[in-house]
Amino acid sequence: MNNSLGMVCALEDNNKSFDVEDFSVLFDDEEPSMEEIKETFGVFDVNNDKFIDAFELQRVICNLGLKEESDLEECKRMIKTFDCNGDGLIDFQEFVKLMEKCLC
Ligand SMILES: [Ca+2]
Ligand SMILES: [Ca+2]
Repeated sequence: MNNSLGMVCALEDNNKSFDVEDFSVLFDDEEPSMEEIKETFGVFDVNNDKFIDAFELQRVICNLGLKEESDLEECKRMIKTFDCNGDGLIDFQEFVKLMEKCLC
């Protein structure tokens, strides 16, 4: 059976709600260095404008197979949780906080 999305979005328990703790799978060790966080930020920031928006978050979640179909609204909610300055985007400083939270 073909994947109708044509993307690698394979995850068995697709009922599971995505949350920040899932980001910890991005790291091999428990305390990522600043370099690793920067690299990870680069993965999320698809268009390289130094901000992560809900579309980018959704795409990365899907590409990583963290969740089969991530809901854009859910991504927006996640961004809101860490969006300290309220611009609807995650900048690097906010991303660092997100990482700290999910690894603690
Ligand atoms: Ca971006
Ligand atoms: Ca922000």
